[in-house]
Amino acid sequence: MKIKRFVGDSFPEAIRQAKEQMGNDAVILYSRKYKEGGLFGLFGREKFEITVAVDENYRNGAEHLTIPADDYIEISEPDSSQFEVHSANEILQEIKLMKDMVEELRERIDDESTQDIFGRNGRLLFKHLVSQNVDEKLASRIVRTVEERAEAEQVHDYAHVRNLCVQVMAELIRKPRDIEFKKGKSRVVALIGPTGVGKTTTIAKLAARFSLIEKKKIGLITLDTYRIAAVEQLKIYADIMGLPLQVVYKPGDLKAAVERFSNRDLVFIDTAGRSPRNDEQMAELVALFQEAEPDEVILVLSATTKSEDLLDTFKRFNIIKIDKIIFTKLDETNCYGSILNTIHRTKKRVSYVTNGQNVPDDIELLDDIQLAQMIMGDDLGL
Ligand SMILES: Nc1nc2c(ncn2[C@@H]2O[C@H](COP(=O)(O)OP(=O)(O)OP(=O)(O)O)[C@@H](O)[C@H]2O)c(=O)[nH]1
Ligand SMILES: [Mg+2]
Repeated sequence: MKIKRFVGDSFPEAIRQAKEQMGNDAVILYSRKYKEGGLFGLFGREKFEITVAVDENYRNGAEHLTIPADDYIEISEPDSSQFEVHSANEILQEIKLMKDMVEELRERIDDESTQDIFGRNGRLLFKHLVSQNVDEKLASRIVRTVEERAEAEQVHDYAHVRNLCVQVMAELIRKPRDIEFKKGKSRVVALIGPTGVGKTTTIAKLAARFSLIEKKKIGLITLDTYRIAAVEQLKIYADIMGLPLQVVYKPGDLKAAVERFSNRDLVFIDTAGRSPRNDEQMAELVALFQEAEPDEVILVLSATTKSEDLLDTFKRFNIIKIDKIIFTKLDETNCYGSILNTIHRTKKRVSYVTNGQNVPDDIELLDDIQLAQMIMGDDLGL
């Protein structure tokens, strides 16, 4: 398509010029009258402008130039003396850009209005899940599944809808995993995670639980020799419980330490807290476990951390293959949605959860329904 602008002292004059240069097949896309020169639009000379295109496929919707010279159409437009002529390609690109924008807007509106399609109880449930920090997209998905499963008459019964929701969440959580023993073999379990989440305290709780209740022979290894207090912390627990503790000072000594405990049923390795953003510390951890690979690596995360940070931490620690997750400090928050978000996004299973500083009591292996109920919280649908 060829587009061109012609200006004359009258419309017939502009049309004559257009005919001469563009031929009889040209069509008028736009025409206007404006004033040139003068002051503030006064006293200027009248000018007549037409914009004309030649394109075989463009005859509909625009005037043909073979109209009688003085039978022009006048489109009154605000008098702007600036008028640009775009090439057909530019126009097409603009249209494409606008189409993309409309598409993007529609997707956004779709996302935001999903909750509008829920029934009253669905909306209440959605709001409640989001208030428990369940990610909006995930909450939407859960409520949609709940509404699909509810029989027509049950949709109005909030208690029923709520129970269905617990079921759906439990399915997403899946069965939590305990430490897995292989008959006649020593099981080596390492706890890794950011600083201060409760790795050492959790090892003390687990060691007590397995030695006192399950009568397993336990060995403890600590790699956390950065701080004297860290070794002492575990040593105190080891002494109280009468469990052997080995302190590994050099990376090369871990393998020998694990072998020395090969007659133990369960060996826990405590590691120094690491900042997942410190690449050097992460590389060191990878090197340690290459030499003596644990049977299980458990990532310890605090339930008080927000979802995005939990996911980021998981991704960074996952250069070491993480088998399951222990969530700590459940007693420090009332919103457990971040646990669901993390499990859903990482596809890992929960193992234990801890809910206080007391060794050995404040640790539990909840099942999927209990976890789902906990995430659901006290929701009365009000
Ligand atoms: N409220 C609460 N506090 C906890 C829980 N677990 C651990 N803590 C406390 O969190 C603090 C840090 O615990 P540690 O076991 O030393 O944490 P860590 O991950 O070993 O720390 P680093 O070795 O320094 O990385 C201590 O004061 C613990 O008592 C829990 O479930 N609830
Ligand atoms: Mg520690």
